[in-house]
Amino acid sequence: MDGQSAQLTTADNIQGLLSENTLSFIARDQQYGAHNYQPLPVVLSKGKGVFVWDVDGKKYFDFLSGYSSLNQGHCHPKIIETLMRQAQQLTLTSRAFYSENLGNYAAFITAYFGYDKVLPMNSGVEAVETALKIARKWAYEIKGVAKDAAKIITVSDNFHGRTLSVVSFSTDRIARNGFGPFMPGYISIPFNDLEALENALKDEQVAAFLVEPIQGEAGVYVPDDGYLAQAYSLCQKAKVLFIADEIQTGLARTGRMLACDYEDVRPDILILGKALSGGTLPISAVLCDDALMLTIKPGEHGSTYGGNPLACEVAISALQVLKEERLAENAAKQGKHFRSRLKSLHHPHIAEVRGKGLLNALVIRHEHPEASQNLCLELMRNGLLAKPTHGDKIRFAPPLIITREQMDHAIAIIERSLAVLSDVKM
Ligand code: IF1
Repeated sequence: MDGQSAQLTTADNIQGLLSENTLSFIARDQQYGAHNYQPLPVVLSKGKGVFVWDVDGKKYFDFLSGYSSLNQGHCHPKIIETLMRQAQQLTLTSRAFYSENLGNYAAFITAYFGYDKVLPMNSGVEAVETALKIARKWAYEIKGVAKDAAKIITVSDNFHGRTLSVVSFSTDRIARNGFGPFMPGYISIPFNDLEALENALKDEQVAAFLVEPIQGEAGVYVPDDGYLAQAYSLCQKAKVLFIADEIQTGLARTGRMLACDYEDVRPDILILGKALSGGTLPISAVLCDDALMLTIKPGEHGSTYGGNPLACEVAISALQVLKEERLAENAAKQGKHFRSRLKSLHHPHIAEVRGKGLLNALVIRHEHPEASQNLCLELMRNGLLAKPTHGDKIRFAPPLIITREQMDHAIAIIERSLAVLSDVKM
C-alpha cells in the first residue's frame, strides 16, 4: 500500500483523474440534460456480456446491470438478432389493429408464468399503475367495495416507480417532496411485519396488498422466511389481492424465476419489467387470471406502444434466454459464492453482506458520510461499476451470465478497492 493512498479515488480528487474526453461528455450532459440524476463520472460507449467500455476504451464489470435489466448480459446475441430482424419487419401497429406478434407473445408469456392473461405496457411504473387499476376495478365490480372507497396496502421503504400516484405511497422524502398533492387510498405498513398486515386487512375496503418480495431500492432487504407465503395466505383469507412487484426481483435475478417461487407463492397479480427485454427496450407486463383481467373493458386502459410487435418478439427471446442458459441456477450459485467470499473477509468496514441470488448489497460501516460513494469511485478506477444507495449501502447486481472466473476477478477488485476505506484522509 506504500505511497498508494495518495492516489486513492475520492469525491475530492476525482476530477483530476478523469480524461478530457470524459469531462467534455459529462459537461455537455450537465449543461443540456435535466439534473434528475447524479451519475458516477464514467461515460460508456459499448457493452458486451458482463462488461462495458468507456469512451477512452477502458473496460469495466457492470455490477449494476441497468438496475437489474441486463440479466441476460449486454447485447445478448440472440436478443439483438431478434430485435434487428423484427425492426425490419414491423415495429408498431398501435392497439387499434391486431398484430401476429402480440397474440403469439401473449400465449407464450402466459404459459411461461402460468396465468390466463397478460396486459403489456412499457415502463415498470406503468405496469404498477396498471396492476393497481385492475385491483380497484376488481374491488368495485367483484368484491363489492363502495364507489371510490378502495384502498391498497403498501409497505414503507417501497420502490415502485416515479409517477404521481406511485410516489403518493412512497415513504422516501426525496422521491415525494415537492410533488404533492398526493393521491389518497393507500395504507402504509412496515415491511416484513405480518401483524401489521393482519391488522390492515381488517378494513373491508382493502382491494390489494402491493409488495416487492425483496426490497431493492431500500437496500436489498430480504424478508424473513415464510413472510411472503404467510402474507399471501392472510390476503386470501381477507379476500384481498396479493400483488407482487417482481420488476427487479423477477426473471431469475434472485436465483429462481420469480422471488415468490422460493415460497411457492403465486401472486394474484404479477408485475414484470426491466429484464423482460434484456436491457434493450422498455417492456413491462401485468399477468393475472380472467376473473381479474376481464374487469378491464375496451377503452378503459392502454398505451400507444404497449404490446408493440418489436417488444413482443424481443420479450419472447429474452424469456427464452433465461431458461436456455439456466440463468436462475447460475444466479443462485454465483450469488452464494459472492456473499460467502465477501463475508469471509471479516473486513472492519463491512457491516453486512446480504441478498439473494445476484441481488446483493454491502452495508458499509464508516464514520465518513461519503464512504460508500468513495468506494464506488475506487471500484470504478479499478474496473468495476456499482452504485451506492441510501448512503451506506452498495448494490452488487451483475448480469446473470457471469462465470465463476469473472466473479472471482470482480471479487478481487472489490477486495482491493476496500483499501480506500482505511485511508485516513477520507
Ligand atoms: C430510477 C432503485 C433499482 C423497481 C421496482 C418498479 C420500478 C422499479 C421494484 C419502476 C425501478 C429503478 C428505477 C431507477 C432506480 C431503480 C432502482 F434504485 F430505485 F432501486 F432498480 F434498483 N418496481 N427501479 O425497482 O420501473 O418505471 O423505472 O421502469 O432511477 O427511478 P421503471
